[in-house]
Amino acid sequence: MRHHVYGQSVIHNGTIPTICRQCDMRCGIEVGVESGRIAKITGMKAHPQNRGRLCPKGSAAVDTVYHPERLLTPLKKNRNGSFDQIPLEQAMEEITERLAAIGEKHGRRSIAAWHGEALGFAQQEMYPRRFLHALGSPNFLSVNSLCYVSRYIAYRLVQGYWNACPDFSNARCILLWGTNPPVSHFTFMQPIEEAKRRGARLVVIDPRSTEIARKADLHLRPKPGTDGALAWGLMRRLIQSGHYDKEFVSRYGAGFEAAAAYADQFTIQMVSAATGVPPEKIEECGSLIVDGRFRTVNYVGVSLEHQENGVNTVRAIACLGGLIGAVDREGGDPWPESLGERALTLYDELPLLDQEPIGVSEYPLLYDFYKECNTMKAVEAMLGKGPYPLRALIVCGGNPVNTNPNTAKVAEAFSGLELLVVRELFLTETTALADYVLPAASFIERAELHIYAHYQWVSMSRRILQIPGILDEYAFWRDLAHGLGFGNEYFPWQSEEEVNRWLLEPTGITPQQLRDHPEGMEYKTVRYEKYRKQPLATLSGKFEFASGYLQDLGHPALPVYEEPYYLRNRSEDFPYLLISGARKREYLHSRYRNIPKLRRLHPQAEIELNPADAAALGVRDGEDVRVSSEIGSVVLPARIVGEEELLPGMVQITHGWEGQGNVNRLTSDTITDPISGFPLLTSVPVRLEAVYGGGDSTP
Ligand SMILES: Nc1nc2c(c(=O)[nH]1)N[C@H]1C(S)=C(S)[C@@H](COP(=O)(O)OP(=O)(O)OC[C@H]3O[C@@H](n4cnc5c(=O)[nH]c(N)nc54)[C@H](O)[C@@H]3O)O[C@H]1N2
Ligand SMILES: Nc1nc2c(c(=O)[nH]1)N[C@H]1C(S)=C(S)[C@@H](COP(=O)(O)OP(=O)(O)OC[C@H]3O[C@@H](n4cnc5c(=O)[nH]c(N)nc54)[C@H](O)[C@@H]3O)O[C@H]1N2
Ligand code: SF4
Ligand SMILES: [Mo]
Repeated sequence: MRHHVYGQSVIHNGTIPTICRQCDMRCGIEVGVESGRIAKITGMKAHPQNRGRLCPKGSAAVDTVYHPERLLTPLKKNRNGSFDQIPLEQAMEEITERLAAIGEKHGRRSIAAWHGEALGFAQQEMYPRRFLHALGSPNFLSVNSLCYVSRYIAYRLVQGYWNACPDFSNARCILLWGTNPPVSHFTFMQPIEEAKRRGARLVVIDPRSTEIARKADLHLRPKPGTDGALAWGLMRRLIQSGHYDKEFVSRYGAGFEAAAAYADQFTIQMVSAATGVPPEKIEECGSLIVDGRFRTVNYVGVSLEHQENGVNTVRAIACLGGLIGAVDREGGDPWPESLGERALTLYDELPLLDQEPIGVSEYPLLYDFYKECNTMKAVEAMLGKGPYPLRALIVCGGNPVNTNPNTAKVAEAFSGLELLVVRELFLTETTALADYVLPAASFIERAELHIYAHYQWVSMSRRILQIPGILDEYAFWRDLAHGLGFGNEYFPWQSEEEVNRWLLEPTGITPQQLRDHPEGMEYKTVRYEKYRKQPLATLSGKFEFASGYLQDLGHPALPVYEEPYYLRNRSEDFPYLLISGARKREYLHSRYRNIPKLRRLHPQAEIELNPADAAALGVRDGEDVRVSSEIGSVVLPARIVGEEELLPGMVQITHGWEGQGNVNRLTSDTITDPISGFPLLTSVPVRLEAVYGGGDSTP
């Protein structure tokens, strides 16, 4: 790939250790600089997260940073709908003026920001949260409306913390629900392999036969969306045999009796009928858990929250974790302690609850627990169907016109805004609708703190490159805040490096220490079973099998199992079941299709289907299939997978492809989890038709 080299590296020749923040793994990397230009990226051996390894996208960061199509100049949409290049100062001035005018006209809460996955879930996200509250708008929107916060809510309700820090290395049994770490979290693999070598048993629960499922001692293939029934069946098995953590449950549990009574109906036969998993496999899973109890990891992936029964499914799995002794145990799911850094957000100082954050009345938990406005509701508000209109939006590090469900509706909503600003590295389907596109700084051009709750570890990344005319995220929000008159009070720091110093001050760790230890440092030794000395961080301080808080909101107190949408609404018109979003190594959502060496590995969007279904449709490998849902329709070439990979009647499309290839033209924004508002992105009922010959068919 031909590189356009620009910007000045902080050194001329040598190697700079830092952190890759292209995805949330945040691997330690060594950036090799030659003649002022980044030449090579390799893994940092001393970093506990990746221990020297990299995924294919890690080294490809060089190709992103110097990509010939990278945006280097602000763009402004003209009357003809095309873009003109304008100077950065002019862009910032005009955006500031237009925000002020929209705030005057519609009220400041009509202004929102939307954060994507590319900027992460920590420091970069706190800048727009701070900015909006200082401005007077509570409307922070983000990818968190469809990634991880349902799991977070579920685990917070049950045990007070999300179990995102599985201690694979010390586990005797590892339960993985709907996750394929060799592809999505490759840094999990080293500790999982180590545990397996020491005799730990691996159980994978996934309707597809995946790379991790093929390494498992036991692979259960429930029908999508039925994991809740399986979790209740396993709870029943443990309760009835008396093989559960009785001391934990009796001392620290609340609502156990009600849960045990409810579990009673989940006999092996009933669970087998609900999930399609053979009874002997459920029995074997129960035995492996009993053998591994007190040292069992119980980890849940994203696909379970992409169902409309997601929160309760994950709550049921969390309850199972309490019975097997996973809570805050070595070899289980430790409860991470925080670094104690300062908070950038203003939720205590300027809560703005009187301003009615969008979605708060429908999904109060999303806001209560995570201060997150629901993006599906926000799209409606942009279309004039909310409690009040949203009129201006600033998007950073995301491509929602591709990645949110029902993209046609997202595009319509974004097109009708009075102001859409998008900060990006490249032109995307979202920038196409913008009034202003601002070139953004990549992770190589930012300096931020990275906290790894797993190891209670903190690292600080370095700004390696400075490209003239490009503001990093902090500087962007700082300059807007100053333009709007509240910069001195709320954005007083000159640079992100100054922010880092301020954030770290109460921790006793200095930026200099972190510069001296680029791999980072442990901030607190990991301790276990802390619930013996301090209450769990739930509302009652107990491990909550039943939630009074949910009951008060009109939901069942127990994490009851409800059949997934497609089973409750069986339709002759949509007889196949679409799973979307199985990750591919080469891509992150809509990113990296423009990197030739990654694109070659996976050149096009496709629909994966079982050989029997392909035969019934009369479709051969590579031939086009029309896929239709209640929402829309796309045409994609078929990729016929091995007989074992997908169950008959089930198809898979990975998200992130543009236009016709985009599975989010099929997904629904209105079939949502009643507790979190998360949309149904997987288990979508669809119809398939061969485009040439073949014709319609049912499985
Ligand atoms: N159907 C279906 N849809 C899904 C999913 C699914 O499983 N199925 N998964 C969902 C999940 S879990 C997630 S997290 C979302 C992700 O959805 P998004 O948050 O929209 O993520 P990306 O598509 O990766 O978009 C990131 C954008 O940020 C830009 N970018 C990259 N680096 C930077 C940077 O440093 N600064 C700035 N300002 N911009 C940058 C990239 O060029 C890219 O256009 O997708 C969701 N959508
Ligand atoms: N290479 C790469 N890595 C990524 C990403 C990426 O886009 N590319 N995205 C990152 C992000 S933001 C996220 S959120 C994570 C997601 O990563 P994970 O949470 O690990 O999820 P996946 O690896 O996509 O695996 C989801 C699996 O769930 C299965 N599944 C679908 N429906 C069900 C169901 O109802 N029950 C069960 N038990 N299984 C089901 C699917 O078959 C699939 O194999 O990956 C992260 N890592
Ligand atoms: S997994 Fe890959 S892209 Fe993600 S942080 Fe690590 S090297 Fe970077
Ligand atoms: Mo995600």
